Formats: sequence, structure tokens, C-alpha cells
Amino acid sequence: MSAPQRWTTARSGHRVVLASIALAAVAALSSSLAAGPSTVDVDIAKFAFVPKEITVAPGTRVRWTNHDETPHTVTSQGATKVLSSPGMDLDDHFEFVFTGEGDFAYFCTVHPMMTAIVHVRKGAAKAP
Ligand SMILES: [Cu+2]
Repeated sequence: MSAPQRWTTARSGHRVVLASIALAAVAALSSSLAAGPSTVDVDIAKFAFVPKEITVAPGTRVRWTNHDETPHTVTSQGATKVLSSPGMDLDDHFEFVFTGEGDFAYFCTVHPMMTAIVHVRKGAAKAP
């Protein structure tokens, strides 16, 4: 009678250790998410970048999502070539973290009339 009891005790102890490891993993994941850059979304819909103009703080990640069935790109205008996405199909994302201040005009290489701009300013409100 005493042997099965010890076995049960050892098993429940093992379970407690596993639960602690899982909790530590969740805590590590959420703290790394909290420390990561905040994200601002730009939609690509009906052959337009929406919003067409945004202002973000340095360190902000901008994430473009294509909602059109037509492929689009996010490509820097001029010589900078900061932004250079591949062709994005429906529901594809493209992300870029803006580290320094500046004005980043971009367009779609497939439809050059699609233009937009990201302003990066130290005073800009942090995204939630
Ligand atoms: Cu396009």
C-alpha cells in the first residue's frame, strides 16, 4: 500500500515541475513581446495604401497587408530603397521596422499610381 502511494507522490511532483516550466515559457514569451517594437498596420485595398500617410515614432514596426486579389509591392521611391517588398498576394504581409527619423515615400511597382508615405518623428505618439 505504501509503494503505490510514493509513486503517486512522485508523479504529482513531476506534474508541478512541468507546470512551472510551462509558466516560465509563457512569461518569457510575453515579456519578449512586450519589449518588441509596437506595430502600426497599413492596409492595401482597392489599389490604395490605407492610410496613405502615417507618422510613427522611431522603432515602430509598420505592417502592410494586401487585401486585394491583385499583387502589390511596397517599394521605396527614389534612390533609398529602404522598402523593397516582394510581390504580395492576397493576405500577404510585409513588415519593416523604422529605426531613424525621416520621410519614407513608397509606391507599388506594379501600379505606380499607388503612392503613400511614412513619416518617422521622435515626437510621434507610440502605437498601442
Ligand atoms: Cu499594386
